[in-house]
Amino acid sequence: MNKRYSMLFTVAAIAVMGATLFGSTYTQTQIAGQSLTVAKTDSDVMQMIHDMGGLQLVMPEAFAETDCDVLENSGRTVHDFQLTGESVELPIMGGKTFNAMTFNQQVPGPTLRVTQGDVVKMTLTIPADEVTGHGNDMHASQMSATNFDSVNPGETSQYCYIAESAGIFKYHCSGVHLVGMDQHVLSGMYGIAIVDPAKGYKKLMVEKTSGSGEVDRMFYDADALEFTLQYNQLYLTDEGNYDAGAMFQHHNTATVVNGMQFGYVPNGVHNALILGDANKNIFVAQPWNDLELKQYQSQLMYVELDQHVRLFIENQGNEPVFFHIVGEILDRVTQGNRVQSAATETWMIGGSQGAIVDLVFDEPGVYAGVNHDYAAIYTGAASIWVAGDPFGLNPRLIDAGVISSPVPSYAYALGNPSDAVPPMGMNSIAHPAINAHGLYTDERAAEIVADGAIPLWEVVPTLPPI
Ligand SMILES: [Cu+2]
Repeated sequence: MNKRYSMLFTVAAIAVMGATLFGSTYTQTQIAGQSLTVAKTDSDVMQMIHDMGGLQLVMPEAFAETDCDVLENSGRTVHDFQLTGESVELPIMGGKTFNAMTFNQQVPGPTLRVTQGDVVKMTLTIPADEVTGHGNDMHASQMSATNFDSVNPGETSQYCYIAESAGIFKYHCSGVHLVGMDQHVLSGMYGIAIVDPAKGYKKLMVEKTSGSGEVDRMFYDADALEFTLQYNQLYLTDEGNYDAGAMFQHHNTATVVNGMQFGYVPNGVHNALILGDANKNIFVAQPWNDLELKQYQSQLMYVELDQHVRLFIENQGNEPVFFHIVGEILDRVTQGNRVQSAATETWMIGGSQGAIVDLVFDEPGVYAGVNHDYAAIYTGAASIWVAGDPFGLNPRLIDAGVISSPVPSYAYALGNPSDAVPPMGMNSIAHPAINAHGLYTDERAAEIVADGAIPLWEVVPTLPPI
């Protein structure tokens, strides 16, 4: 068997095993909330808190200036970050929908990108007909929780802060008086802020051996082709409602990457391109296979060989992420703005923790990025990168008139998925093209197409047969 095909089939075999879990749910009876009482805990500690006047007094305003008038006139670059908190129905694998809570009708919410030292002006609006209030705690800020109480339906609230630390940071629905924050976050109200280091990213060094025992150091410019991956879980009843009982027992019904299970695996177009038959799956778990799924049709991520690739990874969920790429080594792992590891096989990212992974794909091929926890892989955490032209498609794409000359990655023909591509930063390489893909409402998908993302579901049918 062709080596490249065999890698695909290995991934497919993993998915077959996982398929036995598809559709199954772990609905549990909701467990009742329990209140802490002084009698049941250490009464001295409780008395101390009482004597101090309660927790509010030990959570004073943090150092960060939060007065928007002051910060907007501070001479720093100001980023206006506008969010709307809305409950909408969105699809899940298997043709059903679930009751999602979103920022801007998309899961994850929009990615904010700023430079260290910039001011973020966050405005959260809750429509009058929204069923509940929502808030937003941005981990890139260093403010007391008292600054981000929830916003009621029909109201707008705002805060400002200086993004003092570089790195990747979660934001999520939160509020001092918000009941059920877990439901809001695990139903989709999360996103990331990328804070680029003030002096930019560092060059990437990769060690290679020469064969005669010598080690050559290869250096790659700081500029990189970038992707974002956000891991989370869904805890749902059969009816698509949040299941708190399942959450308390860590019985997730799905593992999602950027909101979707298996959102970055081949679809029918790839089947046709590679095997000549749209209905002959090259990856068994192709739940988002059809062009009629529009923005939900799965897409692959394409990179060039010997290209510096930077991944912004955030664990939005309740389970650890053991980030691993089948067939690759993570050339560098950074957290905050500090290098944590180099040339490592897997990196563990805990809940509400991010990591920046830099790497170079050396050989043409198909690479699966996974959470190397088998339960997570089988329930959705397998995402595919294709490096170079491993299937030798360049001549056929040229014959069909899709491209005019050989291209270093299929992104030039099909684009990279919009929900995995962050806004451009100071060391970003522009993607050759971007297609509209993600857990967006139709309204949000239309906006993303209007911003330039290609609606492949409209374009592919107009292409000449290959
Ligand atoms: Cu909320």
